[in-house]
Amino acid sequence: MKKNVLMLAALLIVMAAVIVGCVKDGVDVGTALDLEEAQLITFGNSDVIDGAYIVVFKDEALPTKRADVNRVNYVAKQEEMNDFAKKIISEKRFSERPIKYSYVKTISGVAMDLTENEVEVLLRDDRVDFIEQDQMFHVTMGGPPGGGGGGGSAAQTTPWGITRVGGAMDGTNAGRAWIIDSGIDLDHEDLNVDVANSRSFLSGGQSSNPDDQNGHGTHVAGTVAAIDNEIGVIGVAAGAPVVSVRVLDRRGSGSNSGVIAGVDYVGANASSGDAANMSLGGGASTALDNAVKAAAGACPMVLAAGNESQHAGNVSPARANGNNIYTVSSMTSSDSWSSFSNYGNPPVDYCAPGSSINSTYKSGGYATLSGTSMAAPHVCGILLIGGISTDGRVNGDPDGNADPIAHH
Ligand SMILES: [Ca+2]
Ligand SMILES: [Ca+2]
Ligand SMILES: [Ca+2]
Repeated sequence: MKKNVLMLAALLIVMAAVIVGCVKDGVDVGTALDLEEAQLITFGNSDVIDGAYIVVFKDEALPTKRADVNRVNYVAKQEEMNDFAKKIISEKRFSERPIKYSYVKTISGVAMDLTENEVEVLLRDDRVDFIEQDQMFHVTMGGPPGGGGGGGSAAQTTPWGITRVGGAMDGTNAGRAWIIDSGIDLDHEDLNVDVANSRSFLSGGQSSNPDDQNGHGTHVAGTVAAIDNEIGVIGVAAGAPVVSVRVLDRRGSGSNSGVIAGVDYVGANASSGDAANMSLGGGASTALDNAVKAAAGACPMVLAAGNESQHAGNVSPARANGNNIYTVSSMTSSDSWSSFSNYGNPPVDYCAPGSSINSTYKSGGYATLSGTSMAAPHVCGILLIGGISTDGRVNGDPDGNADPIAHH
């Protein structure tokens, strides 16, 4: 009974959280959906980026199909998408403007600034599938860093979470972990960073360097794969290569359009045996959900459930659900629910250690942090080593359906 009430409440929250408007001939017709016209997805929250949009095209309207995109032709296909968008801008007699991102592998679309009138014009174009307002995304961390940031090497210790999920295991022959986050400390002594494949997707004059200026991404990377040596910590898949896909800035924030650019890059470049981790979140986003679902065709996608003590179905990418997609809730060292963790099955698949997790940090340091951000990379490490199994269930899961605890 309690579960049903919770589920109903969660459904209502989901319905309230996403304000789906349809603009037709300048008249806002509210939530009435017109299937003949492209849909405009807007949000009523403070994280919206004014005037910035993600325009998603119908795949069949394009000269190149997503299925034909691979790591070799990826950049060339992005240029084709860029040209396609520029052609539409010219056709519609819009003023020239930069195409901020081109998406070709996981969704077909671009990010650019538009006026409200221009949005209306594009919604009437048959080639447009939908248009979504851009919004800010953030790291999913439970609180400020604790015991954090100290540099210097100490004798290697095994963090409690690594032991709890059945690690550490030898990851030196494992695939790569794509860390879609604030970057990774590229020269950290305790990480094996694949610098050649690392990229930054930050825009607006921010650094194009994939190095981590926040610390969060480096922490996530260390839980997945810190090296088994004499120093620091050790990860679940110790020594596996980690790739920085930098989409969040020094404050731990970034645009959804930039996050999707990172997901698209991973979708085009990941190989079988790899895994990707997304310890970040924001409002519900159809564009991001679709990109994550498509990227899961390239490698497993591991998603933090989020830290708002709410149903994970309210937030993206956590709510993306499907084969090869793993949404992870958080627990303490006594197998008890972390009070901050989002819940709800689906989309949550596993619970993993997320409270008081020691790992690598920016500038060669180490830090103890809490959040579903810290839980997800335990599952990412397990997936790099092989199949995932479970060991018991978490105590105190607020949705009444105790999540299984992830284990090698
Ligand atoms: Ca180490
Ligand atoms: Ca799921
Ligand atoms: Ca649950």
